[in-house]
Amino acid sequence: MTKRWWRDAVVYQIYPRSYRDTNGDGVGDLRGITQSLDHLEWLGVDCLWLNPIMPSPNTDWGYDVSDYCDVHPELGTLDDFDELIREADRRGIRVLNDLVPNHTSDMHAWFKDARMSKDSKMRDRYVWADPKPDGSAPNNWMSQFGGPAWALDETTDQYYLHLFLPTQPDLNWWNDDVAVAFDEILRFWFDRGVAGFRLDVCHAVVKDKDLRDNPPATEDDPPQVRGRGQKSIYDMNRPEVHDVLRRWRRIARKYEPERLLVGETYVWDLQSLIAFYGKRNDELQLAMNIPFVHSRFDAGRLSTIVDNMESGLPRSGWPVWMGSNHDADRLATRWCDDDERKVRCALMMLLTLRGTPLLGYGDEIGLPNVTLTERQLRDPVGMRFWPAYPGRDPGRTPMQWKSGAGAGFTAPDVTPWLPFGHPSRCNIADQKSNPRSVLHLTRDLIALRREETDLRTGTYSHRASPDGTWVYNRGKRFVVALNMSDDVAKIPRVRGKVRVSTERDRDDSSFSGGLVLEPWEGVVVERP
Ligand code: TEU
Ligand code: CA
Repeated sequence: MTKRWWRDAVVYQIYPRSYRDTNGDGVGDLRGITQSLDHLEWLGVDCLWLNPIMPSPNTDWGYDVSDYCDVHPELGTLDDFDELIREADRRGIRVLNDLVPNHTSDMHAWFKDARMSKDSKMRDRYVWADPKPDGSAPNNWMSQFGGPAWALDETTDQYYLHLFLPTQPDLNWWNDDVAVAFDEILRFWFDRGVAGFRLDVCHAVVKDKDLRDNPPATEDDPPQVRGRGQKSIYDMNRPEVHDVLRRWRRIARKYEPERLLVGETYVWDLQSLIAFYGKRNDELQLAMNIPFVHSRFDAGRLSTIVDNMESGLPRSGWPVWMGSNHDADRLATRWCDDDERKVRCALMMLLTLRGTPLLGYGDEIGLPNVTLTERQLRDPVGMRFWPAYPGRDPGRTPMQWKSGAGAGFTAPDVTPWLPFGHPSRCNIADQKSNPRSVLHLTRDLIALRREETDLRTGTYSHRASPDGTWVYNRGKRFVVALNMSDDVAKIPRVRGKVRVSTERDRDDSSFSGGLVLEPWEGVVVERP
């Protein structure tokens, strides 16, 4: 086992409610994940990231935690979790939990106590402020989910802060009791055998002590910031957040093997992102690259993000790349317009870049987003912004294991918590029996990555190539050439043997005198 195992790993995200239901209530559960480990081992992934499994009133589907040291009864029990860890371990698969340190549920015992009176011992664990003289909110901060970030609590006539829903009060990370309580929460799960955490909103846990107003957005801001009308200077990404991350890393380092901290670092500029690795490699081991996920599937844009990361990140750091997640929808639709050629190309890119690939459940079969009606929505964000934005449910629908009623996700007569797409068009079983399927491509790329050190840790260097294509060397022996355009592309000065091609028709064939790629075709070439 290598010390920094995550550099060699392929991580696979599971949204537990949507993976596999074993007790016929239409909701995926931990036992369902345990029962799926054979598939995951066959696929070759090394590590699972589970979205929150803790007890929660589910106003934000697990991201509103009411008890950090237990399992949501709908998903199972702590015993089920221990069994999952044991069974995964037997197959060499590690498990990451999702930790939500920015806020709790308003049903968490701390908040219930805190809101009772200004003298509550728990009061200062949250962010409270008096109304302005005219009764309005203490400052101009906005909720990520729309509207002001402040809710007036009538009992004590003070506002509390919520960067997300009013049912998700923000914790006050200036309060040492909060920090100490989270140290224990980290240890609770590390001791149980989790390999680490994906840290929710980890760039934002600390807020400006003086609660200063955010300044207005300016023209040079990315569209997401301009859309909100203000720069998140004071409510997010404060310098003190780095103290918190260093504190957690110190705890992670006490374990053998060291526990992994993967941050949801929702920042748009590279310098802020890189800062989360720590000045002395003492913060996150992996920081998610948000501009990459939200980019168009465009050779120029994506390669620029990767090139900048490659040149900016110190040697001690390591990138992580993803195209799908439970907030951003599935790559098959968002990046690839449900065009299978593009999906194959995207998977080849993710699995051959230098860095840890993070696949969303269903990416291995190119599972598309599912179009929902308003009545089918469960995500509070979709319910609020429908129809302008359907929210995040389209990428959170159940895994499609096979065709037919229940899709292998649940019993045939059960209605799943979110609807299926078209299981007969896209499912694991059918693709498993077809060696040319997307599923086999994913598996073969993962296997090649395991086999070839160059494809894991070899250097990345971007080669000059025609517009709309992206060609890079990995180590000394490999070239990856992706044609991300609708035109046939000629790539000069490449020769060797194709190890894997997206359409599989060129596998193991040798060529010299330049490479011609069909639209959206990609190849991994071993040089002579
Ligand atoms: O997301 C943080 C976040 O800022 C984005 O998800 C974004 O604002 C949102 O998706 C826009 O629709 C994390 C979790 O990944 C997300 O699922 C939670 O809802 C959120 O935190 C609150 O815990
Ligand atoms: Ca269930």
